[in-house]
Amino acid sequence: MNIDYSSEVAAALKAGKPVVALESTIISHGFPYPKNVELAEEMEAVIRAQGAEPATIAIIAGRIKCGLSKDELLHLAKSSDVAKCSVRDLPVITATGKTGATTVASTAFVAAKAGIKVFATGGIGGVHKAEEGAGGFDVSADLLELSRTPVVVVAAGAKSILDLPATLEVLESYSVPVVGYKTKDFPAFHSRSSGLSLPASVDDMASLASIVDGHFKLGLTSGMLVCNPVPEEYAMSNEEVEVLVAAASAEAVKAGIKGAGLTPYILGALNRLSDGKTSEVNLSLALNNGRVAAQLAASLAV
Ligand code: PSU
Ligand code: MN
Repeated sequence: MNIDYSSEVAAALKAGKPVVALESTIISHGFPYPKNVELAEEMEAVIRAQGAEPATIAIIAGRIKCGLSKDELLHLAKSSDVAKCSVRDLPVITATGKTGATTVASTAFVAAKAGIKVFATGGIGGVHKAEEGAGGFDVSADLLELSRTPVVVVAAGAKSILDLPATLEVLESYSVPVVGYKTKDFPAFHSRSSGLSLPASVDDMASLASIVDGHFKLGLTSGMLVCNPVPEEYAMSNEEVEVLVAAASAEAVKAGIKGAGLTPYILGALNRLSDGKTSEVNLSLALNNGRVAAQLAASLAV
């Protein structure tokens, strides 16, 4: 696979320096402009502050990029002509010379090819709620990719717009280790706990690094999900999120939104209905994940 590396990422990989992959759908579809520029730049800064190199992944004019220039970041943040690009979209976007922002699935796919083991995001995609009127059957390709791509994703769990018990079940079926970092519960993105217990948890970085090292030494070909809850001071209560999510989901159903457009639509609605509060929470948890991912990358044996 042809990947265009930025000179910084190329140098870091060559020197064996810790590198953390970052997705770009969170920039193009996850936050409104100009909050998304702040997110992209601060994400890179927190990772550098830990002595690691950030590698934001995207498709720019048909080229797979690992490490973006400031102009490329700004383009993703501002343009309305950026496709949300999961793994199955890669051949179309690259062959047609289009620009696409990578999801968790496609970012992990490219990161693994680049030899990057650790990846920070906000929240992963999962199993959508399938009850009557909720948009119908929809399972994110993020889960399938985690089952077959050896990259460790640090996330604040998955959003309560999803069916969280079903999401955890699918991760179990797909043999993806799910480890809580300083939590025993599966975090629900805006709030610190979904009330669901995790199969494993650690309280310090050395223990986490040893599990990740063990995963790779076993030769497992799956990824791993590290669950890092939103910082206490930004966390929302489950009740507050529930009310917002119900209103945002009802809007999505009314507007007939389905498939790849659903998550971005609901994120936008939540931001609007909460007067920007959910985006502040999203920013804080993403930066917290960037910090932990950088510390993890620096703690790994290889
Ligand atoms: N969750 C968020 N913000 C996001 C996404 C998820 O809080 O921006 C994006 C990620 O890129 C994730 C994708 O990989 O949505 C999942 O989309 P889908 O459910 O269509 O696979
Ligand atoms: Mn989907």
